[in-house]
Amino acid sequence: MLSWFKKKSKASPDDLSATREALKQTRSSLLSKIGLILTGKSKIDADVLDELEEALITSDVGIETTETIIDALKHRAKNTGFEQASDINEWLAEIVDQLMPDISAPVADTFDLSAVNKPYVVLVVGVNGVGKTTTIGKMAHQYAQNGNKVILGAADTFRAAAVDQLGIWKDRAGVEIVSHGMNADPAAVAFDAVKKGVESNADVVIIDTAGRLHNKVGLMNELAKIKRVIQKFKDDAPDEILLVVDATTGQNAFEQAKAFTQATQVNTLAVTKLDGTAKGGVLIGVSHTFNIPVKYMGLGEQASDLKLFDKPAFISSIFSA
Ligand SMILES: Nc1nc2c(ncn2[C@@H]2O[C@H](COP(=O)(O)OP(=O)(O)O)[C@@H](O)[C@H]2O)c(=O)[nH]1
Ligand SMILES: [Mg+2]
Repeated sequence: MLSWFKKKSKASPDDLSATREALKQTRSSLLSKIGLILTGKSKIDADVLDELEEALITSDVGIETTETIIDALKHRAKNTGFEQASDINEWLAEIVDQLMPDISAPVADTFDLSAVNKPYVVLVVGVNGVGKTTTIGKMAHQYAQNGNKVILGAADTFRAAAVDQLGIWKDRAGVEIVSHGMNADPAAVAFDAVKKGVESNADVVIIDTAGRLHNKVGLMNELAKIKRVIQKFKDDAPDEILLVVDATTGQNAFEQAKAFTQATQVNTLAVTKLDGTAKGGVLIGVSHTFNIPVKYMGLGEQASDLKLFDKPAFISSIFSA
């Protein structure tokens, strides 16, 4: 089952099994729904399609993506019988594989930055509590382990705890930080972080933000200002605008993605807290609906629990029993 995905996957056997383990609730919930629908059936008829549609929607795949999947399945299943439920899982896996966008250059798809323009600047956005600071800490750790010089920018100046929390990760990862404390101007922090990155020949600068959504215009202006000031040092910065969403919030993640993609040019996605939730379908839906390639999965609270997204590993973890 899904041997094709195993061949395509670049994930190490350890990462594959960690991904599979973290996604077990999503997998068992989705596969048991599909299994029940297909029990005693041998053809994909209108009833089966309706029930599959409901199963995908209740698995947080999102309405637009579910419709795209059901249309593709209808097309594929026309006049074709199936022998067992796992045939349908395999079809679903192939359909999902095609509808999720891939990262394309110049955005880096690994922690190896040898092929990109330095410093590689990453602006991290998303609402409070989704896991931005934790994700940045894990990224810093893994970038540093890959031999990169890392500078963090503490531009979430709204809460004192955010600055302290980033400082703890900085110590753990052995990287540098630019911080002006609480209530400082976020754009000034971002400016100094990128300036330091350029002057000290850093490989990567990662900027944390507050991402308050209470006011869309305010958010848009703040992110635009950060962009404007850092472009004084690097024309095309930020290279990456990473949107972080929390899988456990289900449909809210779609609302957040809508607001942030309207406010700024998001070009990568991190989906956190995939461990211990059955809502892993969020990752498929948000990525497809807003056309944002997934770069990271958060599978826990340790530095090593941030995995570079490997589509075949993810898909086979969800669709194969
Ligand atoms: N289980 C789990 N917890 C996570 C993950 N990522 C972040 N968290 C937790 O989520 C909470 C909020 O994270 P934080 O980084 O402060 O969110 P921020 O407000 O967006 O910066 C913290 O308790 C983190 O430890 C993850 O992938 N898995
Ligand atoms: Mg934070």
